[in-house]
Amino acid sequence: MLKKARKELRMMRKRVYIAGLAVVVVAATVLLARSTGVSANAQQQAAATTDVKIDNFSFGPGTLTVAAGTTVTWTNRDDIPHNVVSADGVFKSKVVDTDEKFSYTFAKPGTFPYFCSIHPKMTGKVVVQ
Ligand SMILES: [Cu+2]
Repeated sequence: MLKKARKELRMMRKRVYIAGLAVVVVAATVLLARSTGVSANAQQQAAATTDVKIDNFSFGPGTLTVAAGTTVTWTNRDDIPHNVVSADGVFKSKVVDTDEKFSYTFAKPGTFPYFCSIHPKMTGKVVVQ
């Protein structure tokens, strides 16, 4: 009776040990995958980000040419709010206040005209190759 109980206890310990080992292996795999994923992502962003400055009621550069997959970031350096609205409804920012940013990633090639709907005379264009 006692012997059987001891044997069960030993088997239980073994099971707990295996379960613990599995948790460690899974955690290590997740951490490794996450760290390599983040660094690859950061490198890609650093290589493929382009900025448009909004200042004095204009977008600069007015026409920006980028490769497909590029993230374009508009930064409002003007002292009044603007927004960035695609003429074809592809993207639309909220109101971008002074020193705020709006980003959009252009996945596919094409020409993307945009404007500020608060001041519709403000226009720009992103050409994606
Ligand atoms: Cu504006």
